[in-house]
Amino acid sequence: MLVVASDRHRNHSPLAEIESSGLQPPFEHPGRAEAIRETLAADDSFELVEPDEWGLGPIEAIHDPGLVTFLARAWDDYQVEHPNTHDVVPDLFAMSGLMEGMGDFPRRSVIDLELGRWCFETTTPLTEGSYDAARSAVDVALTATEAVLTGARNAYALCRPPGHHAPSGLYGGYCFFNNAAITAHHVASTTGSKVTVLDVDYHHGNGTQQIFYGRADVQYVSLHGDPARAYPYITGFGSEIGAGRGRGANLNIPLPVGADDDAYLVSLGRAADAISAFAPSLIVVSLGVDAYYNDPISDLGVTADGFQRQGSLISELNTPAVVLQEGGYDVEAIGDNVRRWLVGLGT
Ligand code: Q9C
Ligand code: ZN
Repeated sequence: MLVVASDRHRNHSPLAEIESSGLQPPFEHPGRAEAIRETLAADDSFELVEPDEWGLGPIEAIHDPGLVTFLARAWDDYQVEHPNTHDVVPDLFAMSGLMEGMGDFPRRSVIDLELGRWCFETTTPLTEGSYDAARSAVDVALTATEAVLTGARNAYALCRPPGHHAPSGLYGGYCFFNNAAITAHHVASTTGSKVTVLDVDYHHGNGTQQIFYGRADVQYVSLHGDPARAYPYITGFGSEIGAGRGRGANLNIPLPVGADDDAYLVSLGRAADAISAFAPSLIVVSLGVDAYYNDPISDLGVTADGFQRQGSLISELNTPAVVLQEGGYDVEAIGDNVRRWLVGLGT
């Protein structure tokens, strides 16, 4: 199987994250991608290549160009007001309630205000090279996708930073650009065919759901910890089925605490039936391995064997698939968990 990976992910390297009201070492760090790359490089069923450059077009087809411009400049702009800041994090959130009944937010070039305008939470610091890393993750995803569009049965994109929490006009949840959404839209719009995003990360991909909620040509199917207890709390409920032309093209399957391999596979079977009925030309898999029983920020019970069974179940759909890395925070196990999922899919 072709694996696309770039060293540029290392340029996103936060010192800390502010989570549960505490400052702590970041769960989302370069060592994650390094561990995956090492594991795949040691197995000759995988061939590692560098990405091509795809430019801003596919990104701006999904994200507000204002977000893109902001991310390109924000770290530098912040240094002017606050010199020598390694991790840039908002300390004001420009929430709609502040302007309730008074019209739109003023668009002013005050960096502290702009940060709070584009970022929705505190666990996603912007470092000097975060924008470069986020750009490289999109290039990685599109390069792997190109291989599938030109005949490969499947391919793996070692995306870092991840993407599925980023809606069209915000960043957060360790995500800057929504790699999966950019990829799915790129394929749907260039081939005129239907695409499914299957999201097996532990967390609901609120960003991907938001981007495609009104669209009939891109299906979003997600299994995740029930948002009644799990981040991002706001979205991921089974009642969210899409709107307008997109009604029926969004499927959320929330999972209970401790869901094990068998329970997960039953739900993934439901997801597979929905994908089969939609009949996409391509499946974009948002592969987080944070459903792992030993993941430090999650509460499901999936084992390495379970990940392989997941890949294998999806291979039975007989549909080309491009697999994009999202989360997974047990660095000891992340490489092998990803490898097992891909082995199940078929290398
Ligand atoms: N107290 C991904 O797996 N922190 N993102 C949650 C809950 C953010 C996870 C804090 C978790 C984001 C791609
Ligand atoms: Zn996750």
